[in-house]
Amino acid sequence: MSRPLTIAAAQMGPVGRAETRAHVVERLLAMLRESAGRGAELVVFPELALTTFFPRWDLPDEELLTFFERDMPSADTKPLFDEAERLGVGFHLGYAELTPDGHRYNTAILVERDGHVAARYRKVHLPGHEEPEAWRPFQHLERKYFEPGPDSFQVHRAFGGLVGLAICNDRRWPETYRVLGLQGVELVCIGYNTPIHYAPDPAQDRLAAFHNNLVMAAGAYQNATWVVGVGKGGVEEGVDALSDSQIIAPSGEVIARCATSDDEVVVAVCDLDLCLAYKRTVFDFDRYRRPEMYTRITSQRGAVEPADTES
Ligand code: CDT
Repeated sequence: MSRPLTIAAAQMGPVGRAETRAHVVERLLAMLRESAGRGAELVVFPELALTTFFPRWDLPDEELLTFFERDMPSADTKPLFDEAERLGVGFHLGYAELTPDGHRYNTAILVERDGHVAARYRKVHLPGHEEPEAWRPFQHLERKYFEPGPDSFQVHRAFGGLVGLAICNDRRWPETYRVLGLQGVELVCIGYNTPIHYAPDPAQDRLAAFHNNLVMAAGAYQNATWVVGVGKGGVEEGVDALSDSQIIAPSGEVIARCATSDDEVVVAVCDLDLCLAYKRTVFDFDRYRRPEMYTRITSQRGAVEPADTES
């Protein structure tokens, strides 16, 4: 049996601070149309796709709020929904959400081919810092600007399979994939904005692309799922961000990968039934996992202090 789903990873190059939503949506529409022309049924756009990655600045409230969406779709984003529906293509889109009661989330939605919103996810793992830190060459103020999403990681029936969403820093945490994996996930869509320079430990800079693939490939393999990771890369407002968007099979193999740091589409046919090859064998969770062993030791001991290397 096979359940093929043709997926496009629609990577974005930089988005400028002054770039209008309307202009960004034009860029997204161009990639949506290209993807549809290449047979895609689902197009995955990055995290915070509609704006520049504004957490790099300490912003006054009036300017901060200009980067948030109060409605989805809005007048500016409706053309994307309309064109996707006309083409019969679904999409995944990340954006900053301001709710009617004033909550701010880093959000992603999954829109089905008929235009209905099949899933909405609000980022759980918020990286960076709560207050501006003058020593950094640029800020990472997600922890100031967003609340953690309250709804955890959930799978949704969409696109003929079980789909989960995660956002950027979530991809570094095994719990993200495992919580979805325990619900039988078959496809995880992940958007990211990853500065290559990591100020707290610049020794990690050269490993940015390695770690990006490492975590997503491990998450895919260990949970027998497809993973589509899509970045907004290139030099955006002076900050170099990771591109290297990729589509990863349940084997952990990358089957499509962007080659530029700009707007770029790569497409792959993803057979969702390939997940079963792993879910029914090496990662048959019901047969082989030992959850009682995992909770017993951690609830008894908690974290163990590292050995004193001085003695
Ligand atoms: N957007 C996002 O979550 N970026 C982080 C940057 C590193 S932590 C400051 C990431 O995990 O890629």
